[in-house]
Amino acid sequence: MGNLKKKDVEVYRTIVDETRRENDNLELIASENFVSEEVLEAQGSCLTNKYAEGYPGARWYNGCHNVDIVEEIAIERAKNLFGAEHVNVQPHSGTQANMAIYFTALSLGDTVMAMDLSCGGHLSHGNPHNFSGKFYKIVPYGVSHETEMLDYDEIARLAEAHKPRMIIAGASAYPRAIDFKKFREIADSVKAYLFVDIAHIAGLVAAGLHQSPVPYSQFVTSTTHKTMRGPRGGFIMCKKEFAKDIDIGIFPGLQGGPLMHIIAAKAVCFKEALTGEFKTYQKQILNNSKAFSDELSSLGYRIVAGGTDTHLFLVDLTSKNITGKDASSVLDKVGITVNKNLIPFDTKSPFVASGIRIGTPAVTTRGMKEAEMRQIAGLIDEVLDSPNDGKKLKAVKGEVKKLVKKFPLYKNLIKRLEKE
Ligand code: DSN
Repeated sequence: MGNLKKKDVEVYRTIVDETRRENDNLELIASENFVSEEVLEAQGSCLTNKYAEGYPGARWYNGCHNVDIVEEIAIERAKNLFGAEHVNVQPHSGTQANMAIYFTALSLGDTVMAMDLSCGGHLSHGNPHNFSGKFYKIVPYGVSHETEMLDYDEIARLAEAHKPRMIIAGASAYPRAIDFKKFREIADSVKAYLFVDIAHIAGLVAAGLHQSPVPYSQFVTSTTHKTMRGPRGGFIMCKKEFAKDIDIGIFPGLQGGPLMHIIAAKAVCFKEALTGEFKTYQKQILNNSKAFSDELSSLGYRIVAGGTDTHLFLVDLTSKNITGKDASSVLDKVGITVNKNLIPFDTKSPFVASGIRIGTPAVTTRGMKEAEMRQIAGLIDEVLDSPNDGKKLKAVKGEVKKLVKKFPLYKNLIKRLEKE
């Protein structure tokens, strides 16, 4: 980034500082990850210059030969990876991908069933301030009081009572496996569309470590940046019969020119995800998540839903007398990054929350394994046990520094930045 350093040192500095922050902290936000340098290169390329409204072979502008090729590569790789009949790689984000499904499948005011945000759902699954909550009649479903897991009988009962036009499955903070086949049966029983948002678990699905919703649903959306470890963006998979409508729904329905540099980076991400190394990585994410939550449990923390089947889990801090907000703030001070999170049936507001959400994709990318997860669990416990003990926090911060040093991130990039 020598040119940037010379011409725009302010922006250059923030990029250097962020590279260091990512290297120097333990990143446990479940939706974040570290892309490969190859993804960074594709994303930082001149493909950002090209307008390509339309689709490969049918663009509104000329000069699209190269970007046509890259978009076709991205589509073919995603189809292979997930066994999808049709793929659209143009959505700028997961929410825009979701929006295209609502606009394609529904009429304004239709009834939609989706997981409640407080039980792990996503904003675009019906939050009243989101377009989804404003344009559609949302019937939320949650989790069982006893198990904190999805109660398929209750979901079936709600479907029967409300006759939704579409049922959405998928979540942002649900730690257990989701039975998409069961959702299909429920949707069929009331003749509803099934739409599954796998933004969080897409990497696990691609690696065959979580049931795939692709055979069971009319529509599947995802992001490419969470467990998929690609650039920030979205994509859609659907059955052939909806292909044309979904494509029109994205362009010209919701977006203008696609971000061709991001689509190139998505293609790189899909290639990486087709490798055996990616499967091993996903398996390690799961092993790490289990070891981490087991260790916190044995240290006396209540793990929501009794554990995890995925890359993430939720810790209920109620018995520890600290809120999610305060816990995430004090952990931040020692270089451990998590987010506060509502737990099912939380009595606190989302701004305070009784829990934290922990995810293992990013630390697993650094090469950390079960032993490190147990070590980090111990460090978290030390901090949350004495959040006001400055000496203790300093000592833990030192431990974090030592640990991250053993698992360097963007080693070459940092070396190059240091030389400039
Ligand atoms: N913000 C993402 C998450 O953290 O889960 C969802 O979009």
